[in-house]
Amino acid sequence: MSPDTVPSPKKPDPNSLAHSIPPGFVIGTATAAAQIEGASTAAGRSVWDDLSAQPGRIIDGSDTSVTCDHYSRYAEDVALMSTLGADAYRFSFAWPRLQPGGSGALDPAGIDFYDRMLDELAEHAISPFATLYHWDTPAELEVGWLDRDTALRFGEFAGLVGERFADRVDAWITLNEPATVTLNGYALGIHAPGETLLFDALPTVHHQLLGHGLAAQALRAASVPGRIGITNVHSPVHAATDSPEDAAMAQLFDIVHNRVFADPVLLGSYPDVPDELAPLFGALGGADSRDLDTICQPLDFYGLNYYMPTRVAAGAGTGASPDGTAEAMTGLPFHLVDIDEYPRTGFGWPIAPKHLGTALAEMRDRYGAALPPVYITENGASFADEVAPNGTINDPERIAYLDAHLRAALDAVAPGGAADGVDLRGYFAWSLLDNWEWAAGFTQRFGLVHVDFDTLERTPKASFEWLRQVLAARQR
Ligand code: IFM
Repeated sequence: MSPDTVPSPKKPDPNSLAHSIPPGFVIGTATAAAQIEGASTAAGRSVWDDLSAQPGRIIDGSDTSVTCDHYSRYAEDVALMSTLGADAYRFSFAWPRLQPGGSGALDPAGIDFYDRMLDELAEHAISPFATLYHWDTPAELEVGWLDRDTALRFGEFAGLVGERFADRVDAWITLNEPATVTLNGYALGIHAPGETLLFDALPTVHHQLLGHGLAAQALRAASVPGRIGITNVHSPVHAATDSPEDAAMAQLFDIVHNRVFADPVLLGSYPDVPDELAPLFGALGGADSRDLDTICQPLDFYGLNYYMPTRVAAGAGTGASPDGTAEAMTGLPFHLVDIDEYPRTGFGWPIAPKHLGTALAEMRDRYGAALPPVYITENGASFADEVAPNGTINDPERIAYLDAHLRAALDAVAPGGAADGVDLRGYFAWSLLDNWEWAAGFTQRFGLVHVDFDTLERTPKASFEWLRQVLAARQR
């Protein structure tokens, strides 16, 4: 072999992974309305419709108007899931499509769309996991989650959707990644609604979590038979060095990224904050204990999204964040440090499957018996996939990524594993389709299925065929 010949990575054996998957373990794909549906302003507008209309907000100048046109092509997309052999599909109900303006009765056209999509899933025996909020706040709700009233609006919305679709949804996820909404949307200004409030964004934590609690109550009041949970994104956090300064900032980041969203939901209290950091959390200090009772609802499952670990150092740095550059980052007392020892995804995120096991172990160690059964509700990677002249898309990195992460999760929860004791019930690959990746527009492809954003043609990638083989070879 000549020195410049790069050996192609060996494709992980689908049969070997299939044999590690326990019977009954749910495997599916995940998407979100604003990222795939298009027809986004057919009823009401969302804060993302408004943000993407502002010049300079989205890296490639794209917007939410068409994305993957799933609104028209949902039947083709469900057929793809069926070919894949997926057990379940995690999608989100678009709040502004179902309830334009965020108040009042549900819109008949919105109901009709989700009815038809759910019919299609039922016809293919694919279990629906529905997220009620995946970031598309109705634009009319002015300051959004800074306002306590948005939590009340969201609770009402959940009740209406619960009543209307009660018999059709197997699992309900109230919120998706409230951490990303607070950090990217309100603290750093990368995501909608584009606020740069840094620690003054903390009221959005409380209001989103209150919205979660009210939504869970409303779903129970609607007697939905489906299970009820929430999805948080977790990132194990490490200090860049052994210095006390870096350790303190790593602890701070762990609190604002992980604990402040999981502790109230599972334990009914905000995490203890060291005295020297307490002034930063003033905005949470006055939280009403009755709200915490509402937030801490009994849950049937906990959704965990995992993408990467985080390394933190003290002191202001550049504006680099995992989701793009944010000038506001430079106003923080810490910065994120590149983790160079791992290969990276197209987004530059470290590929560190073992840390998925760490994230699960942290959940067990922190929450013990308060942790309900867990689903990994998102995990996946973007790569610069290329369409070969014969029209095929070979994405060996994504195959290796999915294989390594699913194995890491299963190994971690196995007897004697790092997260032994966690009741892990399933895994959802992010994502079914290449889609609209928020501020990164169409520049990051996460799909098992390639989408040509000019023609909207779908082409399953090699990773789709590989996962199809894994699913087909499972023990039932
Ligand atoms: O695309 C997003 C998704 O909407 C939420 N979790 C992370 C994904 C990749 O950035």
